[in-house]
Amino acid sequence: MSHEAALQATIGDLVQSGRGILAADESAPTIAKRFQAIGVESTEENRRAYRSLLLSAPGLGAYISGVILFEETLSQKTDDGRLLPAAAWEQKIVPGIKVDKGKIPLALSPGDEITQGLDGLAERLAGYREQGARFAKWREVYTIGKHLPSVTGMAANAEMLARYAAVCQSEGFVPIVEPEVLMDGDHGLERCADVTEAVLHAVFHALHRHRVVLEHMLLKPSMVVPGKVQPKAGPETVAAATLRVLRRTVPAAVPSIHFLSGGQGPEEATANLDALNRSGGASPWRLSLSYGRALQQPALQAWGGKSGNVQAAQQALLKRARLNSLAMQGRYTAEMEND
Ligand code: 5MM
Repeated sequence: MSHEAALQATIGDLVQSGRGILAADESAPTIAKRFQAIGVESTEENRRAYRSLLLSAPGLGAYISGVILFEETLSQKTDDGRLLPAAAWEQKIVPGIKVDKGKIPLALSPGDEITQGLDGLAERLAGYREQGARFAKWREVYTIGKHLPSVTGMAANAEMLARYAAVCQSEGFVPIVEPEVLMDGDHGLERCADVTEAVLHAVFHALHRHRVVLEHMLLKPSMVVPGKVQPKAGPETVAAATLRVLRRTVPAAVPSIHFLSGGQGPEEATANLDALNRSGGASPWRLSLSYGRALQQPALQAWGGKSGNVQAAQQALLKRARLNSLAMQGRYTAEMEND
């Protein structure tokens, strides 16, 4: 299959009504933090057991079309000996891979950060393809401060995302482009909107410069919300502010937008996605999800590191996936949480 045909096939498998992308690509420090919160040690076996229960949850494929994995997971197996990427694909869940290598301070630009991992990326992708991965993810992170992110920071981060996306497409991998504007801070919703708009403008300029084919990529942005220490905005307000920014910045050629949850609670993230779809139904792109915490948190709690809790954890994951599937169609109500 040509790279172009592979890209089109992957987009077709990922972008589907009522199905989102599960982010299960926590790096070693992040998964250790998640496990610590439930009193579980982050050993290779515990990570395998946990990610195995997620990917083999019966029926997950009805709501989830893709899963982003961490490198280690590509070669791990389910309890009954199936490779995890193959187990995902048995449910028509496309395996993807996080390819960035984490962030460092951006030199001479205090407060800005930049993500590493471009060196040798094409070669790494060739290996990941052998292991079953068909799409990739790269995250750049933006902190909101009085003078942050700086113009330099936004330009540098956009350049990284675009160069990553170009390498991915040249290797037949659909790139998920993730510019995350953090919720941390005491800024208001308007400031988040201004920053997100500037960030996305810079990103799409850079994607254009690097000849990235917009039809063969996915965007994973944060929603427009007030800073963490401010009172929360309601779903309709979040949806209106987010859609306004997206309409100003994201070309119609992008097939689908997969929001991250960024620290929103599971029910909050579902309600916000629902409001986005209720008011943004006429948008040129699908409005979907690629949640990590907001999909996994209840499952992680229910599991608690005990094999006897696997079914309860899978039920918790399925519940969130099902409710988010309804939210992707603008058909979720808060009462459904008690069903
Ligand atoms: C699942 O977490 C991903 C990896 O994060 P680290 O590299 O920091 O370990 C992260 O990129 C995630 O995909 C996004 O932040 C979305 O997850 P949330 O939890 O914000 O929905």
